[in-house]
Amino acid sequence: MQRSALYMSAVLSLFAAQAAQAQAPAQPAPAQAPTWAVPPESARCPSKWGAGDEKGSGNLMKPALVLEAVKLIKTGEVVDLSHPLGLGMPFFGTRRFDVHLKRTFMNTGSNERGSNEEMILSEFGQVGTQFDGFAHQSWRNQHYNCFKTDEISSRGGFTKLGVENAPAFITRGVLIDVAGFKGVEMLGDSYEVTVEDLQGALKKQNLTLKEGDAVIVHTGWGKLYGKDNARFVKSCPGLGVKAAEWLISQSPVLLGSDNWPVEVAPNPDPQLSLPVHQLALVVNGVHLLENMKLDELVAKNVQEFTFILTPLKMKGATGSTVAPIAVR
Ligand code: UVW
Repeated sequence: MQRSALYMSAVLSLFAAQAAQAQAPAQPAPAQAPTWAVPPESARCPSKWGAGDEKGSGNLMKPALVLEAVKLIKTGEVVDLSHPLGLGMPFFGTRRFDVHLKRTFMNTGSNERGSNEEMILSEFGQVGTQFDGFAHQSWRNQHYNCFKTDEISSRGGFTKLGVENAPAFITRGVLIDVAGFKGVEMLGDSYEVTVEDLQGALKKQNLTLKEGDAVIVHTGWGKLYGKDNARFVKSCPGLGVKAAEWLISQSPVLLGSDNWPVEVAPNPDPQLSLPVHQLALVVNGVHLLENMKLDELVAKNVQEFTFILTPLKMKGATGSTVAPIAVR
């Protein structure tokens, strides 16, 4: 009796296991190799600017570049390329910008001078129109020029690669209007900008890139900034890896765009997380400029101009909120 009961229970368990297997979702196919990976250390370090360099593309900022750039000023018109900081701005993740007004005091004196100020609590490196420095991103424990995160990070900020190393930028700005080239006001929610898009737009605009340019890509995504922040940060059209590789091969001082990461997000390869951040900041030492306000430039059809930007000298910071301008 006991033996047949055991036998029956074994048979039933087998059926149950087979039934469960039949209902279980199919195992995912073996993962494909990712479409991009950070190159080995031997291919990245020392950087082309030399061992120990902390400036990366900032090294391109030389007086000759400034002199060439200011020749583009013909009318003196200044176009703002940044969004105001404050209420209504979109944030990536838990970043914030809180203003606490201090209507401080009425000073003594017959002239009755009143003073006001404010306390702002924020991640000044990474909110609003923002400039990314090289401490911002890493590959594992390594940053640009193979500085190691655990050797350069301190309680008071980064001891190397802080944004204070970035120069003032006065150079030729080139707007590559990809949205315009594609005949739309705004590219699709996760449209990957390709090399062909960039080259096609430049050809249409009758422009070529030069070493030291501030290269700015118009996707139209900025239309959502402050209007539909949830959609703005959920995804975005932007540079794909190949397009960014091509732009970096032209030796820009920085790559900017009117979206939050400059690159497409999410990346079409689901195995990759913001690879252009690593490609630019970690592998090549090229700065990124995010959340730019480009509507006025586009409306005025300005595609080549004097570009001016001075990041805040925040010692040891990963980036800087900035207010770049175009002058023409
Ligand atoms: C990230 O780290 C994603 O931030 P940002 O795009 O602001 O550089």
